[in-house]
Amino acid sequence: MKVKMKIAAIAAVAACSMAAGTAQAGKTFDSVKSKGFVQCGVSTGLPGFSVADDKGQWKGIDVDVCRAVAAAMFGDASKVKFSPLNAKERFTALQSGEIDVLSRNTTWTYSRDTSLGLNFAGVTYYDGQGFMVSKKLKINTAKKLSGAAICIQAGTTTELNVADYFRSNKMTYKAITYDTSDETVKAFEAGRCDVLTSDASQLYALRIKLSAPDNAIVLPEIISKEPLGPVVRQGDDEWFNVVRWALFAQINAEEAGLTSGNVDGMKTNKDPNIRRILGLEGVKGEMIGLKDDWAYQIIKQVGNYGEMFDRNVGKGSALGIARGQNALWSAGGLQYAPPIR
Ligand SMILES: N[C@@H](CCC(=O)N[C@@H](CS)C(=O)NCC(=O)O)C(=O)O
Repeated sequence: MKVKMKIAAIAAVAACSMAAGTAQAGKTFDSVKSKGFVQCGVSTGLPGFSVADDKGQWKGIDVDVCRAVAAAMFGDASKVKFSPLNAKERFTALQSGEIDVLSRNTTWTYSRDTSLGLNFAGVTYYDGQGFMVSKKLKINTAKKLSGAAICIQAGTTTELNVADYFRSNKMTYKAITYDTSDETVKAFEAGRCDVLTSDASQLYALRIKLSAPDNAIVLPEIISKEPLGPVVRQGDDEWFNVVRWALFAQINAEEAGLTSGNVDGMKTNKDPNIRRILGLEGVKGEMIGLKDDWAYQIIKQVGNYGEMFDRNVGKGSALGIARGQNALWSAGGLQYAPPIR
């Protein structure tokens, strides 16, 4: 009887715990490891998301997502090279192997996730599409936009959402499409269109690019869901895991109160969750094919999700966007990551 109980107890433990294994590396994981850097596809220039300064240094939340992956892979967030891509080029660049990860304000949709041979690894920014108009138009709602000329960027979800919105509201419009955000902004500024439409985050970013930002206003309507996140090719689950868990580590770090400033001191903290995130007990780096301190390196070098948000697009940036939907789930937002355990 005693023996039977013991066997049952062992079986129960085995069923509830995981069989820890070592991650089997795939093609992209291996090639990134051996070349020693991450090739990261970003936008051609979008303040807060990915923009190169006059010294050629890339900055932004999409840039930091790639730096976090490099910190996890190599213990060095600087091991990234950036490829600027416009909306039309981005998926081909990933499919062809020109880049290892696409981190370029790209909306996760059904068709992109299923028919392009790609996988979205998570959501770095919950966005939605909005409209910016010249103050001269004297309108305060998108419902009054019938007949407007609209500047749009080609190859985006933006194009499709506008078509849907105008059709369902029985309004007409004239689309004027451009290939880059710079061209789109210039056209709007030159008065070639009455309206500029894009993801709302980008309206803030593009508005500050205008020579007279105060002459433009953003209308209150948000007409779509635009969950933006990093994308990888299908067929390398190990690489997918690294990109996905780099972001999850940042979200978990914020939830646990770990920041780039306090993470070293936290190494002596007794909280088991903190100790697991820092790779000090419980879970092992080899499960994801990395060193035990992979998440520590992200937090130390790039910061937690909140730090990354604030510095690039939030209260510490020129954009000053509120956390809103991008607050942690525990603060009323949508950012939620599965636990590190
Ligand atoms: N999130 C949307 C829109 C993305 C997009 O490309 N938006 C333009 C409008 S501002 C942009 O980021 N342009 C920057 C560039 O071309 O480098 C999508 O995934 O299709």
